[in-house]
Amino acid sequence: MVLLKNYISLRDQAEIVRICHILGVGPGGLQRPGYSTGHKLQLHRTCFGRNWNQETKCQERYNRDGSIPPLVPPELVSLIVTSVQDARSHVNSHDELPLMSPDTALVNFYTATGRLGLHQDRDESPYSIRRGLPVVSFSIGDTSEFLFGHSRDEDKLKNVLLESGDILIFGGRSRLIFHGVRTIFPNSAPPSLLQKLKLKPGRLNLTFRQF
Ligand SMILES: O=C(O)CCC(=O)C(=O)O
Repeated sequence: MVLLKNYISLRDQAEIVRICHILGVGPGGLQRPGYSTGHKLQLHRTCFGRNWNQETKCQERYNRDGSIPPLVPPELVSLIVTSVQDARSHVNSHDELPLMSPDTALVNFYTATGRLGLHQDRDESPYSIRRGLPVVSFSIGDTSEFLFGHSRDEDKLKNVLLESGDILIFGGRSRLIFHGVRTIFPNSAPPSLLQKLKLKPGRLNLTFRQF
């Protein structure tokens, strides 16, 4: 697991927000995912590449409204791939952090009350999971407290702050870590960033994977 601090330039952050503004509206766009029990997640979400169905835990070809999720934006692919290459200089051997070709992503937007319970990302293909192909997570906007650990045991969880521009990468032996977002710190995004980004108060997170 590697955290690249302040890795995404302000210009690229603005470009990512611009892309999400375009792709986040309309069919399959940002909405609060819910369960048939009526329970809703504390975030808004849309998907690129494949739709992740939170009830069936499947990555599907179609959104629930029948629309097709947009591809992972080609403009972002080189940033994702380069970040994994750079992260490899922080691990002992390249085998510990395989390269990946992003073809699916979850895009989450959290307001001040947003959070995400502890879970594993294990719904990609058996090949992707077996090889430990990394999840690459971009944070933009407000800071969040990210929890992680090798089990659900609350006492053993660690935490780290994810700030605007950070990229967190977890692959190899860390691919199946339990993780979640406990807190969003309101108004913690640098004000200059908000002016440039045209981002509503809150935190935008994109997690890219290879299906
Ligand atoms: O928002 C984050 O930092 C984590 C997102 C996440 O774990 C997910 O979408 O599965």
